[in-house]
Amino acid sequence: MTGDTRPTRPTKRDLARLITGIENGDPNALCTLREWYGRAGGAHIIGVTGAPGSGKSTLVAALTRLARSRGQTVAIVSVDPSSPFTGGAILGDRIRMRELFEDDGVFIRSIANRGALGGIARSTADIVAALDAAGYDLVFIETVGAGQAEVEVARVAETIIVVEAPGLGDDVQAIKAGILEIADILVVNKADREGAERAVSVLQAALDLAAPSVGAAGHHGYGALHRVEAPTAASAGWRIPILKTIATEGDGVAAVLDAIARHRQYLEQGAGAQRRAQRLEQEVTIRLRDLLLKRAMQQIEPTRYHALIEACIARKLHPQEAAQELLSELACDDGRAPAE
Ligand SMILES: Nc1nc2c(ncn2[C@@H]2O[C@H](COP(=O)(O)OP(=O)(O)OP(=O)(O)O)[C@@H](O)[C@H]2O)c(=O)[nH]1
Ligand SMILES: [Mg+2]
Repeated sequence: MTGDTRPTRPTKRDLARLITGIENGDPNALCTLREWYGRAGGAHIIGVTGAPGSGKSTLVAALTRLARSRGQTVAIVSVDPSSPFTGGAILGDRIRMRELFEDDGVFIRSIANRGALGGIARSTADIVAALDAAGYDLVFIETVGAGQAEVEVARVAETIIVVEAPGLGDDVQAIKAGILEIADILVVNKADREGAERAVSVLQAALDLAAPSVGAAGHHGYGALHRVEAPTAASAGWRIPILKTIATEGDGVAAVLDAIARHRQYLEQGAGAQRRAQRLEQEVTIRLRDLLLKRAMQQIEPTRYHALIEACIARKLHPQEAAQELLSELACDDGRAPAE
């Protein structure tokens, strides 16, 4: 938190430049990031996801205002082209955001959700590490909870808030999109609208149904080569709160900020170390996969590659066989197909 030994905060302009470098894969930026990496780890990284228009940006802005009044500094990363943070919003929302842009203790950055699955999660992880190292107390990552890419981005966070709103359709959107399982805190925003109570009870029922696994510290870890051990019952002791807010009015926002702080305490009591280990293991695995693929693609002759694809199109070859043929032609291959 504040008052620690981290060095003076870099200027917003330096940070903005570094982040652009990270986004572009600039080697200098990666060099700086490596130098800064040891200073990261003090911030609380909070993912905010949920259906389009559920009020994520408005909620993040309200949480930021409140955190500022409590003396905390805040960085916001918005992986969302239509966010009011980026200007694609109605005037009233933009005015509400303006004071945040002018505050020295708030850094706001939007990043476009483009590129391959995993790519955006990787650059988000790097950007968040830079903001963490820069000394911000809270780092919010806003993503639209619409698909796998967004879920991967949200997993960069230590605490994940899923925002729901009544009136976006008959079903509770988070359940439909399958993002409920990554939530640490559930928010039913737009509580001024009809149907908020119903949304709360639908979410509660969904949580009760999923009770044994939802909220377990292990749900953030997946896909790694060597799995870190499953969480113990003691580490799975977080009860997911369902909180109602009217983000535009600031109603209920204090309870959300308090729940965020409580979740951090819970993580610090043990579950966090395991979650962090799982997240980093997954990150290393994903980066290794990308590097291996890059190296392979450098070695493979494009004509050979396209010939194999053509063979697949003609159904003379199964894609798995094509991949195995390519693998067997690589210099580093020892002749054995990898275990699946
Ligand atoms: N009535 C009501 N409107 C709200 C509330 N919170 C946000 N809104 C409005 O809902 C609209 C969408 O809010 P945003 O904060 O942009 O929602 P979002 O989830 O970030 O939207 P995307 O990033 O586009 O997915 C805006 O016009 C807000 O002013 C609320 O509590 N009650
Ligand atoms: Mg938004």
